[in-house]
Amino acid sequence: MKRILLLSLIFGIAFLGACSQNDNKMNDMDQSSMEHEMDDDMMEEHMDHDDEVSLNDSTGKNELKIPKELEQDEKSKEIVYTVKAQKGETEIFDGIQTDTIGYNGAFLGPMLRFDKGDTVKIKTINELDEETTFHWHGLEVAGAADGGPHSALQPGEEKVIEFKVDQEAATLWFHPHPDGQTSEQVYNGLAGLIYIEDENSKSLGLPNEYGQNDIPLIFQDRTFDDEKQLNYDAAMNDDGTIGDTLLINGTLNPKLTVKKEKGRLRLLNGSNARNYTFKLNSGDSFTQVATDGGFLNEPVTLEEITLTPSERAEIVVDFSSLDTLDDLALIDEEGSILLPFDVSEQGGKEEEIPEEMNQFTITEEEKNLPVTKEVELFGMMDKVTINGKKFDPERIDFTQEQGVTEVWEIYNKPDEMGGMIHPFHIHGTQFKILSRNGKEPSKNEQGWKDTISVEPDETVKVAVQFQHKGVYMFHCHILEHEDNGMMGQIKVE
Ligand SMILES: [Cu+2]
Repeated sequence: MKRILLLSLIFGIAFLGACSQNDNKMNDMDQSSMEHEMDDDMMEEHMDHDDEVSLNDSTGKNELKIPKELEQDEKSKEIVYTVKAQKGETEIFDGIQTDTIGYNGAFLGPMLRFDKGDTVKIKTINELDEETTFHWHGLEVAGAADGGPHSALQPGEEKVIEFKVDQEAATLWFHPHPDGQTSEQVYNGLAGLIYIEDENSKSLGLPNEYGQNDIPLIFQDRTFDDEKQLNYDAAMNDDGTIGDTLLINGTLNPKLTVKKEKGRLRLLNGSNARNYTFKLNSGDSFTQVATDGGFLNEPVTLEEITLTPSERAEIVVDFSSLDTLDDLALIDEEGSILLPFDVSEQGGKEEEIPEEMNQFTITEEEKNLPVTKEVELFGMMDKVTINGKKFDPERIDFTQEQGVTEVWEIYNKPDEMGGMIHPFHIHGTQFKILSRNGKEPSKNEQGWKDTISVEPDETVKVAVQFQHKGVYMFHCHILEHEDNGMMGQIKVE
């Protein structure tokens, strides 16, 4: 991992070889020579954390579960859904019930499909024993419908929200956002998918048979205790809770059976803190077609893609053209098998990925706008801050005018440890990356984004416009950092 290398490098220099590149154990080092403010316990924990916990290989024993598409309450002109947060039990391991929570079921949630132009009403119900909120990640809605920490529903409470879907086709998701409790609720199972469709998405000819060749993949790493329970308090790490057990769509040891055709994989990093670099074990390339908030203008060929928590990407894998179909699998940067593919002999559609998919533009005017919002991400563990401050629900950090584009400059200030990647998310908007450290972003980031990975010492400029009014959160999407106060508020007027 880059961070480990960076940390090792910093220690390597600081202690003149007292530690090697591969050895970052504190007890080998001369701690007395360290001049920094952090106490040793904190540092120890910080060092122990990170993606050092590898994921167990998927055995491929279980066919991947596909979330059900949520049906409307009634087939009427009005589009009304009910989304209920509830407790339950789930058989993740054979013959064992694990306590979980979910939306409209015991674990995770259904997929909500909206068409651009729909006016949607959602009756949200909290059947948990604690407060929660319903946040629509990536959806451009008024602050009052966004489900931030100000919109908590108490146990037993219901609330109907309404919004018009007025953004292009994309894969979004929903999850809770209660003040200080987001990480535990997501960890225990609250997360669901939103597909937005429009004329463009329906006419591009990309694979679109849900669950057949249009496959949602929610990646979440967990730690199960000896009783195969999700014990958040035991697993919790202030710097981001990670685990050794991967669930995809809540499936342990998943495999995906596909035809010999192009498959569209909608990747969602739904983990609390883990970053994933996705690759095929054959080394073959794949094609990215969409970012967080819409299609790329042109397909981008990649051999790997990294997603930080809450980022999405739609990729197309051509299962008809790969030479090495036996034992084909999606793996991560360490080679852990995430999702083995079972490629059947059955052929499927032979559609081409169109060369033009969207008309995403960054204008000269946008490029030349001055920076009017500065965001400095800093710290680790429970000492994380934005612009030196922790979240205060009573404090508005920024204001911005509805419909007016402003350039935000996000800087990840390194600490004595080198720092870590912070995935930075803004609610209620899809924005454009103008530059990373002054350079044009890579081709596959030239599209709508709502979350960006920011590396230590990196400066990212983004052009941000809000279509609606209200108070919105901006925060680090390492959920424990968010809960530890790495969050601010913007009021759009
Ligand atoms: Cu963070």
